[in-house]
Amino acid sequence: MKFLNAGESHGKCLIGIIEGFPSNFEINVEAINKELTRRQIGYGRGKRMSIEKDKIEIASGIRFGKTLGSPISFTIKNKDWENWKIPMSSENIYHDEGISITQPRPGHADLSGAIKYRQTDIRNILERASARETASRTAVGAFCKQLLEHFNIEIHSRVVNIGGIKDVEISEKGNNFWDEIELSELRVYDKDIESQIKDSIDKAKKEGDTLGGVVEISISNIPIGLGSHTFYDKKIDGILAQHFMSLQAVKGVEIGDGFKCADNRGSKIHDEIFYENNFYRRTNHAGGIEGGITNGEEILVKVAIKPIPTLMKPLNTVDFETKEKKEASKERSDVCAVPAAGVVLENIAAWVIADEFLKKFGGDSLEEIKDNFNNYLSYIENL
Ligand code: EPS
Repeated sequence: MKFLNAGESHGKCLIGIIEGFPSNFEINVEAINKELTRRQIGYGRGKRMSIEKDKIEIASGIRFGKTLGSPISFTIKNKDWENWKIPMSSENIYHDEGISITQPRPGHADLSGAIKYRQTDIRNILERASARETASRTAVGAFCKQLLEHFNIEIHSRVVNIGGIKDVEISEKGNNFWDEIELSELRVYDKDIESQIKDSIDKAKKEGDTLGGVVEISISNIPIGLGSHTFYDKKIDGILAQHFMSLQAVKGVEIGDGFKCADNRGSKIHDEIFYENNFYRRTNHAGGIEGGITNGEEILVKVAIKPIPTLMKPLNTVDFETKEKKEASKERSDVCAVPAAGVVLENIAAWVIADEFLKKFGGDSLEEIKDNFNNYLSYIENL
């Protein structure tokens, strides 16, 4: 599969195109919109989220509720466009030159982007660098989540820490674990920790500051054999890392015990192999991936998200035009978007896993993929 997306944060709309999505999948548009809503909520989000009510409008690739195998395309309207028609016009109309932004924010794409693309108005960079773009990536992933549901593959996320305040260690996830996470505005498990983090978000807001954190992505019921050891760009851990790193503000990706593995002996970090009707492990330090191939255990990936660079109490910068010392520009923004990042990462993961799944079991229709998948499962059962 391939996907493309387009759209500026304050432009008319966001656009997505998915090419190669197989036929005969029933698409639940409400479930896609639910993912978009999940992306918008979370304690610490800014005012833009009360303006937008993100919903997709399908333009092609689906007839009578089912995919056709032809490119799926959709738009998501930016309601805020009403307020930006002139400053974001695609036409060469008269506009006030004074609206240019010239004070690049440390940590943002502003400075490097403006130099690279030979721009004098930083808005020409920040509009596309904005995390608003992730609404369309979430929708693309939401289609893929529905594809994966047919094969019982589940993808979830939880917040591990925000601003250094850590949720409790989770050794065993109970039956209602993900429902509990879903009920938390911060996507954490422990209620006390949740209120501590809320206080710290309130404090950061008051002080004109922002907070980052760590999110964990869990992918379960995954078959053995997605990805490949045979070539560098087929290793599924590498592919997941690249896609996760492409999310705005991500600064680190850790598969399984990741950095901790480096401090331990081999005998402590490799997961011994057992057999009872099936191959399985009693530990999962590898995070479900060995040699670039899924090993059937839960895929666990932690992702580090830096604090958003737009500060209401701005850092120092240099004016792009005059080269004078100035305060960085202020744009309406979020204090903390870590829970939302988790939702986006789930959907990014859904894209990667669906794409790898189709490489292994691919067919033109749902029925053909099911046949291929069931064939493979019976091969494994009969080993
Ligand atoms: C976002 C939309 C943006 C920001 C945020 C995420 O809207 P606006 O810029 O109009 O307030 O709220 O974007 C950023 C943090 C960023 O750095 O651009 C969204 O839809 O997720």
